[in-house]
Order: sequence, then structure tokens, then C-alpha cells
Amino acid sequence: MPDNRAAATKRSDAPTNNSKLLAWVEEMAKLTQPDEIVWCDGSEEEKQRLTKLAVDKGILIPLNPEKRPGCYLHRSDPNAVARTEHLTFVCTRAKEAAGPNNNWMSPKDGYDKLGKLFAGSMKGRTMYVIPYLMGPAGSPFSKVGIEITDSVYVVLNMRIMARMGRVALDTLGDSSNDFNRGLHCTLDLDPEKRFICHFPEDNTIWSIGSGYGGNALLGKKCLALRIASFLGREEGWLAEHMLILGAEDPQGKKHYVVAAFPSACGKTNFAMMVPPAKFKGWKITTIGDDISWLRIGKDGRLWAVNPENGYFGVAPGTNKKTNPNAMASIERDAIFTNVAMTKDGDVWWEGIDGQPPAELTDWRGNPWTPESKTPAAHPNSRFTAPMRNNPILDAKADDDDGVPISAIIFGGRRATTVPLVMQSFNWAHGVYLGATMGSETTAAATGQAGVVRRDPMAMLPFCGYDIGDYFGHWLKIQAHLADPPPIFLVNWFRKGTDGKFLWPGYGENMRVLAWVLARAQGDVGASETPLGMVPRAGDLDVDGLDITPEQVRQATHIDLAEWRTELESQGELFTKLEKTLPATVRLEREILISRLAN
Ligand code: GTP
Ligand code: SPV
Ligand code: MN
Repeated sequence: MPDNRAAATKRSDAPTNNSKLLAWVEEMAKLTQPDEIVWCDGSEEEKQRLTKLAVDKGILIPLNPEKRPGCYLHRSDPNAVARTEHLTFVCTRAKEAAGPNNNWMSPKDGYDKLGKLFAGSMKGRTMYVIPYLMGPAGSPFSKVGIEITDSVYVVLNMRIMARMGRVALDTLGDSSNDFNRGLHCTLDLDPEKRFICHFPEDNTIWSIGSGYGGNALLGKKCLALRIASFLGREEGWLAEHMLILGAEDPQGKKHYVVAAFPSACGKTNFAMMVPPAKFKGWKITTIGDDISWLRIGKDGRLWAVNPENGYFGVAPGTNKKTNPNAMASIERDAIFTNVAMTKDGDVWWEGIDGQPPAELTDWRGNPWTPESKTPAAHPNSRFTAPMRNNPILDAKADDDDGVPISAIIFGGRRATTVPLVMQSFNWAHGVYLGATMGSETTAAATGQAGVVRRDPMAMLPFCGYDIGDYFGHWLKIQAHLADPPPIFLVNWFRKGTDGKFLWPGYGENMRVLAWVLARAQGDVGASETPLGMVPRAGDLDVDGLDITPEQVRQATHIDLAEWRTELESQGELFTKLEKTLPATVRLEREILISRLAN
């Protein structure tokens, strides 16, 4: 039998002559022993065939075709609803290379341990071979990945999230060995047998025992962040957990901005923001909502490419007021994961428009009423939507070189301490602000939500090497930039004494963006505080804003006592990263401590 199975990979069946790729697929088939091997071509016919298969097997539930044409609901195993950081590993030869920020296994242990789990894991199943491209077709910065998976759900999601099929094989060509080798098997979803292992020195990812998002769609966090950050360090560029947006002012002057916020902290919303009426004449456009590959251009500017082709966005909280462009993006051809379903076959989640219906089917498939004690949609329920559905997709979203960046924003979810906006004094201080960023954990990863942790540059779960070295890499980038973009820290999530958000957020964040852009162009002054530069009285445009001046004051306030506590709590990070933390970052903290001591 195994011989027959291996024969299913016979070269004539495969849509490529690349012997390295063929040999690897054969090797993986020998290991996992699928009944059948299907090479994905990314065609419409294939999408329809696999969608039908998924519906027949109950993996996808068709939604009401009049309300949501081409849309489907997937209910994942309740055991696999978010990324699992404690089961995610970086497997480098030297343990130090992975750093204290990553779980580590030696490559040998990783291949051995997972190899045992993968052995025969696709018996009775179909192996899909997904060639995909991260980045625009034709861009010299794009990367080819091949994901082998036994999950139709993964294939259909990858089809939306990446440029999939022929285009990737054409980019790879007949002889190149330069492709990411991704192997994924759902197995029985037993968390005891779940591992997401990265082998950056082999450009390889092995993921087993999970079917969910960032654990299973290997192009996204595994390749475009963990492996790419590792490659970026070697090749002199950056892979970041950042949205990319365009902002055109009423005079027609256009700038691009990148912003790093941790998981479920507002990237998709900021990238698709609709400015308030006061900002008539401004146009916001989206390049990307989650990942940015940053390079130094020939002109000495920082240029950003979005490697993705779609959005894997948080559903709860999304509505026509908070994010009308996301709502438009999910009107058709979207896959919903773990949202609730209405009686007439539409989707529902906490925070969507309107009152909760009297009856729903919750994300587990059980009846739900507004009296129910549990949420109808899982807090980390998501939509997968093609970026081309976004009404404000930027015209340069497919440009080979990406877009030049005028400002960099870091931001976390902080109920206290961090003001609405603050600009760093310079690049090194900006790296310090990003490096020491704290944020409350969210439902995007398993574990307790709402706990403040250090999430440097929103990359704690995604940096594929020692994060102290990563700060060093950031610091080095400055030397190659003719005019480094200014760096800002923001916080949309500060709370008042009543426990409510002080700042209305969403589209109103345009007010902060306008100040950021004015600063980037040298059009407006700022007040110097010991922590950083903040808007002078009157510079932050709050005209027409529906909150009290006192709320604005509290949202923007810098409380030195709170910051002393903050600085102390940063000490833990500094101890943890002692071995590789660049002196510059340490000195920035020391200077700040001495400033605050005065
Ligand atoms: P990932 O896809 O996990 O990387 O998340 P993300 O950073 O793209 O976060 P997203 O924009 O999806 O927002 C996550 C949650 O925060 C959603 O429930 C949003 O409704 C909410 N949110 C986003 N922006 C704001 C804001 O400005 N203010 C408030 N209060 N909530 C926001
Ligand atoms: C995140 O958690 O930052 C995400 C979702 O963007 S996932 O793809 O599941 O990682
Ligand atoms: Mn993300």
C-alpha cells in the first residue's frame, strides 16, 4: 500500500517540473501516507469543487445566498479557537538564536517528535499541496511557500489570504529551491499532540494538531512573520505585525503609515477607518491590515509591502458604524469562523448592528437566546475576506515595491498609564517605546485575557529569533535610512474611573492620525514631556467630538507616578533579555528613570 500511495505523486500528475519541490512532496507523502494527493491550482473550478466537498462533509455551512452570497460558516473544534503560544516553537540549532521570547526545541528533536505524530497521519485522507505567494506577483520581495495540508478549510482560507496556485509555481520556476516547506495536519485536534514548529534555518514549518487561523494557515504568522523576521534579519529588512494605510489630505497630499498593535488591538479597524465628518475631504485607503514587510528603498526611505491577499479579521465589535469597510468586505465570498448564525442563515456576533435576535445558533451550534450566559459568537471569531472586497483598497496594494512610509505607530491596549498619543524624541527612543510596549492579552491567543504583558512592537508571539537581537536590528536600520520616519506611541483603550473607554476610537482615531501626519511633515509643534512629545493645547483637533474636554484631558494625560510604576514593571523584560538587549535600549530606560527621579 505505501508504495501505491507514494506513486500518487508521480511526476506527470504534478503541475511542476521542479525536482526539489517534487522530491519534498514525495517525501512528505511517504511520511504522512495520504490516500490521495491533490495539487491546488487556485482556479474558480477548484474553489467550487472544494467548497462543495466541505459542505457535504459539514465542514462549511452555506449561509443565506441572498444575504451573504458565496459565504460560509465554519465551526471549529472548541479546542482549537485561537493561536496557542505555549505550543509554538522556534527550532534553531543554537538555543540562544531563538531567544528567551520563544519556546525552543532543537531541529532534531522537532523533526523527531513531530515526525512520529505525522507518520501515517493522513491515512484515509487527502493531502492538498498548496503553492502560494506571499507578496504581489512579480515583486522581487515576494516569497514562495508550499503548504501541505489535510484540511479543506485551510485550502479555502489560504486561497483568500494568499495568492495561490499557478502564480506561485510560475514564480518558483523549474529549478529554484527557494520555497518555504510547510507541512500541516489537523490530526485529532488533541492539544496534547499539538505543535507549531518553525525551522527558520531550513525555511520549514511543521504544524500538527490544530485547524485554527495562525496555527494552520501557514503563510500568515508562521511564514510572513516568524520565518520572515528571521530572513529579514539576515537580509536587512523587517517583517512586522503592522497594518499599512494611505491617508490623502483635502489638498491631495498623500502619505502612508504603518502601525503595530498586538492581536485584537485595532489594526484592521485603523486600516479601514472612516474619518468623521469634521475631516471631510480626507481619504483613507488600505494596503494591509496585519502584516508589513519593510525595506529600505533606493531613495533611503522605508517602503512597506503587504504580503497578504485577504483579511482574517476579528468579528466581534465589527459593525456598520465602527467599520463599514469591513462590513462591505464580508458581504460576499467570505468564510466566517465561530460566529453565531441567525434563523435566516445570516451571521451574528456581539457588537454587530442592531439588537440581539430572540433566537440564534451559537458558535458551537447550540440554541442561544439573549438570556444565555455565554457569548453567541466566540470572542475570537473571525471572518476571512478577499482584500479586493474592500471598498477602500489602495490603488498601490499590488505594487512591487510597496509604498513609502511617513510615520510608524506602536500601540497597545492599556486601561491606564499610556496616553492617547505621544511622539518619540528620535529613532532610538522610538525603538525603546516600541520595545517596552505593554498590552492586555486578548482572545486571539489561548490563555487568560486582560492581563498586561510586555509585547515588544506587537511581535512577542511572532518574532522568529532573539528579540534583543531584533531590537538591535531595528536600531541598525536607522543607519540606512536617509530620513527615518518619526515613531509614535498610541493607546485607544484608556479607561476612566467608570471603567469605560475614555476615547471613542474607530473613525475618531483620524484625529490622532492627522496630528501624526502634521508632525511627520513638520507642520505643527509639540510639547515636550519627560516621556515624549505630545500635542500642544489645541493642536489635537477635537472639534465636533462627542466627549467632554475632561475626557480628552484624561485620555491624553501623562501621570508621572503611573509612569514610575510602568518603568519598574519594564524591569522584568530587561532582566529576561539581559544577554542580548542593546545598550541603547537599556540607556534609554536609564535616562528616562533619571529624568523622572528629578
Ligand atoms: P488581529 O487580527 O488579531 O491581529 O487584530 P487587529 O489588531 O486587527 O484588531 P481589530 O481591528 O480586529 O480589533 C480588535 C477588537 O478591538 C475589535 O473588537 C474591535 O472592535 C476593537 N477595536 C478596534 N479599534 C478600536 C478602537 O479604536 N477603540 C475601541 N474601543 N475598540 C477598538
Ligand atoms: C493574530 O492573532 O494576530 C491574528 C489572527 O492576526 S491569527 O491568524 O490566528 O494569528
Ligand atoms: Mn494579527
